[in-house]
Amino acid sequence: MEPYICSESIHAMDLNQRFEDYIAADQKIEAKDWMPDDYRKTLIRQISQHAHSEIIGMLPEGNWITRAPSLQRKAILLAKVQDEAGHGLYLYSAAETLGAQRDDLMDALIEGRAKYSSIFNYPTLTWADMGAIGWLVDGAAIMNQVPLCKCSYGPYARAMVRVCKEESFHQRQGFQIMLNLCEGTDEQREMAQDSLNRWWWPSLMMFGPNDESSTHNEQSMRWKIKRFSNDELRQRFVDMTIPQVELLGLTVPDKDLKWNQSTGHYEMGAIDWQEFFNVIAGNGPCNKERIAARKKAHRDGQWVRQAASAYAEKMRTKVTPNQTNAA
Ligand code: BYC
Repeated sequence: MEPYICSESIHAMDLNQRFEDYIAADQKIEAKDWMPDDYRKTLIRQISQHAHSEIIGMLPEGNWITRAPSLQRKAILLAKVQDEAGHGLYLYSAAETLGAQRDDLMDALIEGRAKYSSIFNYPTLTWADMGAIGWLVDGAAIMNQVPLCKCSYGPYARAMVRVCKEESFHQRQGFQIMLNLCEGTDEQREMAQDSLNRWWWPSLMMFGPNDESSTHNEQSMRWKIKRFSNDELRQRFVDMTIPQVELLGLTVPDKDLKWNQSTGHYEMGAIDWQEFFNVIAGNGPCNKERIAARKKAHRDGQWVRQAASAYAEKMRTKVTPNQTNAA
């Protein structure tokens, strides 16, 4: 295929056709390539929401670092939460390749204008929640993010490769916490079941609204930003997770869940979409607390940003010995 060149001599319609042909041929669009404005906007929206989710997602688990039941668990949880910070940083950088300014993205988050994943607006009440988050939330994230490694925008796709490797470790450590609890005392098993009861439905909501209510699905699938629809990924997640629930000896809080022999899939009960839309509108159990924590961190970190900028400016204007000699 011809290299994807951006030349001003090419007519706008030809540019658009070339872009569509590139996407159809499964080629990657890179930061400096021509792209339709809406493709750029859609990517900035999705990538920045994803970055915000990683950063806000540090809070529910960060809440348990000082209360982890052993030194080993503390070290693992600390590493996991640090990984999420790293994911946020790769993703903000990927959004910057599209012309977004990080300060604007951060302002949108702390002023409550930007979305982040609904799941992080639920509280972490017990240690078992560290297991359920790793197992279910990171499990759902992997299901959603592995296809993003093949997304049409190169910098996003490449960032996702490393993110997915780390998420895979997160998912396993979460499942191991659940397994240990389920092999423990009655009280520990009850704690694991209670946690599954509280995280099951919010985890299914992470995949986004049903396909018929999804505003961006069709276009994002056509541009190969999304490779599978919200409902397809949700179904894959349920099919993958139910055998794991059985292995743990737990049950999901869905009395309508049943195996359909003819389709080879589990059928799930109705999701409470009212709850989902309420949470993403800012009215979930912890939305206000999460934004307040993020605002405080931003305020407390101001001196670090100022010091880094002052240092960068000093380096920029510093006269080196060679420059002095040349003068
Ligand atoms: N929560 O048209 P739709 C992690 C919004 S973090 C909130 O289907 P789209 C982790 C959606 O934005 C992993 N909002 O949208 C971190 C849209 O609103 P706007 C986070 C949601 O984009 C720390 C409207 O609903 N993963 O793993 O085609 C610790 C209509 O939806 C949600 C990502 O961000 C939601 N759950 O599809 C542990 C993955 N769902 O923008 C773990 C990247 C939908 O029009 N993102 N909305 O105002 C995606 O794959 C897609 O953006 C989604 C939604 C599948 C999430």
